[in-house]
Amino acid sequence: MRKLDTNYKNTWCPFCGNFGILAAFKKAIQNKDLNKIVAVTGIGCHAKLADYINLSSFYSLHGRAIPVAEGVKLANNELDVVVFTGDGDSLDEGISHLIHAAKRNADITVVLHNNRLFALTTGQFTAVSPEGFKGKSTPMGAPESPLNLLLLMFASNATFIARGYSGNIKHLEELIKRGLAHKGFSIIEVLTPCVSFLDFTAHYNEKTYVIPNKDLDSRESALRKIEEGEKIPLGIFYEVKKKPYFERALISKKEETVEQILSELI
Ligand SMILES: Cc1ncc(C[n+]2csc(CCOP(=O)(O)OP(=O)(O)O)c2C)c(N)n1
Ligand code: SF4
Repeated sequence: MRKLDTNYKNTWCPFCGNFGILAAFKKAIQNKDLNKIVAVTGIGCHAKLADYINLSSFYSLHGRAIPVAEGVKLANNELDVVVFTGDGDSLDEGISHLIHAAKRNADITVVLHNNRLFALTTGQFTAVSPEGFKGKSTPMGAPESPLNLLLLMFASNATFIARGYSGNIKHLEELIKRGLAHKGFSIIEVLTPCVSFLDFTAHYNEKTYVIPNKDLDSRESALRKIEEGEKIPLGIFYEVKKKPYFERALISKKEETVEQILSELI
């Protein structure tokens, strides 16, 4: 694990859920060929993960981590490309990228740090903030109800859909391993409390529970799990096999040069 450490000073707040995500990711990849893993981040508290792990990484623009990751994968499809993004990053600023990456089955793993607000900018509401949430941009309480991220991914034809919790590191480690092993697009929503602006730690500790890995290719079963309301299920909700985008995209044919590809197109 030590070889994955860096010398950066960690500036996450004590007890922030991001620590759990970093720990789970380090454990998930510790026995892999680290030269073949690239981490791409958005901008926000979640994105500092790139500073805290000794891997090839790319700090992208706010909301643009996913297209950058897709580009990395197309340029070298032997790499495992993992996106670390926030709910503000990929459900507000860059939501269309998330939908299209799922739809085209881009071969990337998206770890979405869902703390249900824009944290680095001190607590504005996002598409997944709870209704009534009082933050910097909604002092009277958010008047909108939250988006169901996993339902959106299901409707976008994502081929691997999972949810973890930063407070259950062992389970999250397994989810990340499975997401990395999946050929094609994998989305792992991680419930991660922002202890400074919207602390859901006690709620998640009480409500989350791990579901068994079964009926993973059943759309009916996936929908049931995704729409469950009372308790909060964690685990893999859906997984099916489908050819990943880079195998279908013209540019992935290694024998062709850019000039050859362009001459075929023109
Ligand atoms: C295009 C653009 N818009 C807004 C900002 C300002 N900004 C920086 S971080 C951030 C919040 C990030 O929130 P989220 O993606 O949810 O990540 P978190 O901080 O919660 O981990 C915002 C709005 C920016 N840097 N770039
Ligand atoms: S502001 Fe919230 S998300 Fe950011 S480091 Fe602090 S606890 Fe974590």
